Amino acid sequence: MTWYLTSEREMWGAKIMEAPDDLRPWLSAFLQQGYIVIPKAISDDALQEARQAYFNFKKRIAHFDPPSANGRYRRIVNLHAAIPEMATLFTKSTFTLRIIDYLFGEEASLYTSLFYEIGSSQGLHRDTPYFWTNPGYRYFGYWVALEDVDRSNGCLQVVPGSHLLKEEDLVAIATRHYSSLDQVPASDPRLWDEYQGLANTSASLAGLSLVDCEIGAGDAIIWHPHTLHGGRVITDNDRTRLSLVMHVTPVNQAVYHHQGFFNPGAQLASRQNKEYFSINGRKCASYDSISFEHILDLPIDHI
Ligand SMILES: O=C(O)CCC(=O)C(=O)O
Repeated sequence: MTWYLTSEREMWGAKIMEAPDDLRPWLSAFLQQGYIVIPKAISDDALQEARQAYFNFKKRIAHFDPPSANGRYRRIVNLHAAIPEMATLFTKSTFTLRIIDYLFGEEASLYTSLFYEIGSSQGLHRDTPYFWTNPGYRYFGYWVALEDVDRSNGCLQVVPGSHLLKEEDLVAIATRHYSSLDQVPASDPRLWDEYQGLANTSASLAGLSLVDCEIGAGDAIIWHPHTLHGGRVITDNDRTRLSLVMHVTPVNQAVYHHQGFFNPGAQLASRQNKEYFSINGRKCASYDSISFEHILDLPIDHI
């Protein structure tokens, strides 16, 4: 049951009351704001091991000459599948995972990840056009700072309250470009841009404004699938912003891209058998390769 959506709002109070005492204030804040920051979610030891494993990995892959900004990698897709210390970060905060499990009403798993050595400088957006599920919105963003982040190294930004906004007219967006919704492909930058533009306009018209998430190493953020978020533009290019974004879904949740999101009537399987590896009793999706900026793919057995 996807009870954390605005359309199910009358259920929120009861679900919060039923929750374990220690989760209640966090669930309440999450439902009001569309995100929460969990201070010191990850221990210093686990962070140190992940950072060390990352720098060792960098040495091993340097000869592949991946696309970089002055030798720093902005966006590495699914690094958790190549570096166990990175996947371990998903499993380490049992408190955070209890919150996510409670929201889903079932066990959360790590679906995909993005590792950032420097900030993303990415505009405000929602991820749902690439993380669509049946029923919808069964995905959360789980973001971990591996070092202190603030405005100058491009912290995460969120728009509190944007998760409460009505969904945009997805059919109108799609039919501007496709005569049949069944023709919508997995990805189309025109649909993405139009959707994000409309979502940003709706947030401005609602008087919502963004918040810079200046947080410390080991702090974690969870955002609601309908929350607008992005990366602040970096102002100090000498600084890194070591951070891991995890996209979390229930175990074996089937995930669709634009072809599901922009086609509300599509018949979509809800579940799909996936390959996982387990760390600390938690499931993390397996992949054969990682990708630098979606430009260079490296098979994991070559690393
Ligand atoms: O970490 C960031 O700067 C932004 C990450 C993000 O927007 C995402 O993963 O969707």
